[in-house]
Amino acid sequence: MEYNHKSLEKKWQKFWADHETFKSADTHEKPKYYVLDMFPYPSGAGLHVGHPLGYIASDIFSRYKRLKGFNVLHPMGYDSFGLPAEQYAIQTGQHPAITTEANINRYREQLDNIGFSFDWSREVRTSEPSYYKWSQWIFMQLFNSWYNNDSDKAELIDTLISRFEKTGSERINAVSDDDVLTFTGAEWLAFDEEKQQRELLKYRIAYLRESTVNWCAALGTVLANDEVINGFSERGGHPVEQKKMMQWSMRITAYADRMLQGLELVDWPEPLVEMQRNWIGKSVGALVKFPVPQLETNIEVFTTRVDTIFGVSFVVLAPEHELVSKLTTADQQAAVTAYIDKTSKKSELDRMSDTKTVSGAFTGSYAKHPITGEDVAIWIADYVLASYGTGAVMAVPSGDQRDYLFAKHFDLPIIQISDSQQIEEEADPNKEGKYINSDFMNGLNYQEGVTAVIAKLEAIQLGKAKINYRMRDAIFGRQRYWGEPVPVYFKNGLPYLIKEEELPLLLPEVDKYLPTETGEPPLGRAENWKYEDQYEYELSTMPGWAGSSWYWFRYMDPQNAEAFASKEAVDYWKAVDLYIGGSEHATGHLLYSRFWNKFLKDLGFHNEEEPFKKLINQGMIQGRSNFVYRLLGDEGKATDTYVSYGLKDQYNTIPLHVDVNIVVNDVLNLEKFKASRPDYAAAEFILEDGKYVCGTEVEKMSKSKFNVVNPDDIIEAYGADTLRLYEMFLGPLEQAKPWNTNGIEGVYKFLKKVWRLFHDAEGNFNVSDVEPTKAEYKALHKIIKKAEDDIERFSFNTSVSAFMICVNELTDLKCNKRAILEQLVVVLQPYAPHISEELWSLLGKEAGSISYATYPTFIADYLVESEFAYPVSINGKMKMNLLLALDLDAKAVEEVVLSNEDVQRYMDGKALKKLIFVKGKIINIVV
Ligand code: ANZ
Repeated sequence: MEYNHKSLEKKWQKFWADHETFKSADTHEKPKYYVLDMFPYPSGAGLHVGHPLGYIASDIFSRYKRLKGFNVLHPMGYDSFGLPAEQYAIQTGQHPAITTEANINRYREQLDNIGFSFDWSREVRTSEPSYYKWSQWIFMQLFNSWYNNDSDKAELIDTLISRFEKTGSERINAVSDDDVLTFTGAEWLAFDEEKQQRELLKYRIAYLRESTVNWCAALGTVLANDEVINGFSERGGHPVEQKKMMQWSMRITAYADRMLQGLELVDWPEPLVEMQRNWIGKSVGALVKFPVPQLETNIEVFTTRVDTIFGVSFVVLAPEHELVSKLTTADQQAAVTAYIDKTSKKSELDRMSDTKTVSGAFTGSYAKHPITGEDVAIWIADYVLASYGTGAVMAVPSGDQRDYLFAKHFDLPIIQISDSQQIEEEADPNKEGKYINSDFMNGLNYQEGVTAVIAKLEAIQLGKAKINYRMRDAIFGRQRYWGEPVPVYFKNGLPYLIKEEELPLLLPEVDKYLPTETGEPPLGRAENWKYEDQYEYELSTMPGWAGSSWYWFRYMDPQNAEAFASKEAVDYWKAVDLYIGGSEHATGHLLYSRFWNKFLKDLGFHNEEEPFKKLINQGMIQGRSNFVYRLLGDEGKATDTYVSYGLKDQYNTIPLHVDVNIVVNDVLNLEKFKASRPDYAAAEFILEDGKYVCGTEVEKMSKSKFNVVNPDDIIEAYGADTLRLYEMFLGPLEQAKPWNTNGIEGVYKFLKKVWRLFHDAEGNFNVSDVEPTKAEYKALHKIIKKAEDDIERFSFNTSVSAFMICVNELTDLKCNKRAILEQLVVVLQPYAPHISEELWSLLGKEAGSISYATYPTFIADYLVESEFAYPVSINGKMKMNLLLALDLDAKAVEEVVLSNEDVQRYMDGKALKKLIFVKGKIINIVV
């Protein structure tokens, strides 16, 4: 029988499904290993060959771990709430649930074709009520909790209430809004229900507040910072503006420090860790107050260089700062108003990235320097952001580049503060040198300076050390339909949770998936949708990240109706051991998941500080586009003639993308081209060497570039095993690389060669029970070791080439020995599971069991060389090779060499003067 991938692969896929081969046990005497893929959003376009790259790698690893004796959890599911289905619904009226279901089915079919070892009995879909019930439940826990800085964890809100009742707000060290009230226990008890609830909202981890949001009018929703790229929505590229709205938010900032510390506990790629650090953006500095006596208030600034305080020559407020209107004097009013108007048109990002243009306006007022008491002018400028720190800075032109440019431009004083500073050309905030012009700091170095200033500011109560984070609380509400309803209703304008036993709060039906006429989110259209028939439900839904921020727990115990996962399940599976997914989730998903994980740990639902121990970002597979060159005739008009790549420079042509699926090895299939579009039917060609050669370019894989390759087509032609091996063969997993089918034949031939090792020339299965030779054992044990070492390093591409070398060696040795081949298929199985199962069963092994076979033990002895072919020279001239055992000593070697007939002939009867012998290298005879 020939290698027939089609029948063989279908057969084993059916077998695995029928036997639930990859169902993992809930608990087991075997050690556990949890391999997770970032689950896909099932889009309408289906999978292209880039998508499965990470899944193939994780599948190889999962299969390998099973061979190594682990109880492996390797699940798959769908992140199935989201914008595309909703937008499609808006266009077509089709319910997003229907589109989603159809897309999921298509994904499933494509995934099944690749022969993944997923435990499908654990599948999750975030848009299913049985799943989002628990997303809602987690939201309720967040609403019902506050963050206690003293215990450094989240606690139930009841503990806060009972402290309020006993001792009021005194000594509460919580993460909260800024405007919390001060009250005694008695006062708390005297507050009415509404006032109590309003106050508690300032502490809840899930809370409502008016915030400036990224509003995308085209999408009709608020977006998170990581969903906005350069002022445009990540999806669709629509403009995004700043707008104030009442919004559900999550106090993720409470976890900022633990999120930083947790990065020490995980094995993640360094660039990713760095991105998380930057996103969290911890800055160690100080808060300093600049008194404004005329208003009986202070301007508070955040600075990371409190040591430069004697260099302050003015302060700058963000144009949105609340004190601006009060500080602006009558004669400066016009200038200030005009400036504010001008900045309101700029996005925060533009403001941050423009470091060249200097602009601003003087308010006309002065503040007092906290230490010298001198007057410092108060300016507004858009380089100061309202949302960072306190929205105000102390400007040190001799220390900060922007302050320097500002001072130069508006002719403000520049005070040198250190003897090592260069301030002629540009500010240089170096920390070398000693302070000058600075009262009690003169002569101190940097560290001493910081300590001295902070001590001074604390003494006069005008400042203190402060840690600031760049990370903001996360906006949680979306004005969308296709998401989880928030389990909240409103009474007297205040939010209340529905009862736990009322979960899930089902997504109601609406007539259209658009905002209402009055601008309410789509849920405002639901008829008769009121809590207890009278109270308004929250009309926004949860963001895309809600469902994906805890899904790895659900796989542990997917059918549980009593809990998001049972205690036994989370205790057994613990954290994800290996997580593979794209680097586009470096900040969003991985921050939110870590946050919810820590929160659920704080409430005692599990014990893992970090959810994903090891993480790998697979590189993107880019498309490899093909081009044809259309001849332009008179006046640049397009003709029906197409010029081959090598000749195009002799003509006037324009390049056009051509569907890569009608091109083989960059040669265009002319008939298919003509048939592909009506306007190509009359195409004529100018060929080179009788062929039409296409141009190529590496670009993003996308429909519009006609370079999308569907894995189904590859599988149809070559089989899933070839696809799997080939995707790995393309290059290191983490690297971006273009999809290039040119080498796929080689991989396919390799599998045919594997097949032939087990079959004779007539195609009959034929293995021998004869004891293998040393060379055969050596070839086998080389691959046992190499494949294991590679896989442990996640270096899958190098294994594929090693397999090829091994099979070539065995082919050359004409090896069909059972003892060799049996082990070879086990090693190959993670990569090419279908052919391996088939050969395993031909070997007479129990069907299907190769997934649970044992990875062969490497025996080093087989690799040890016991003989060496010594080059033998006579008087420096190399004459011959002599095969000798490597353990012979010099004396024994001399004996053997001198008694060798050939050596005697070369010595030509002359007497031996000297024999030079270097073990494992050379023999030199001097006569
Ligand atoms: C005085 C100073 C002197 C500063 C000096 C820097 C150098 P990071 O590391 O980003 O936290 N700053 C504070 N709040 C700001 C805001 N809302 N918009 C724009 N800039 C702001 O940097 C903190 C530094 O950025 C602060 O320290 C402040 O300028 C500025 F030689 O204060 B510095």
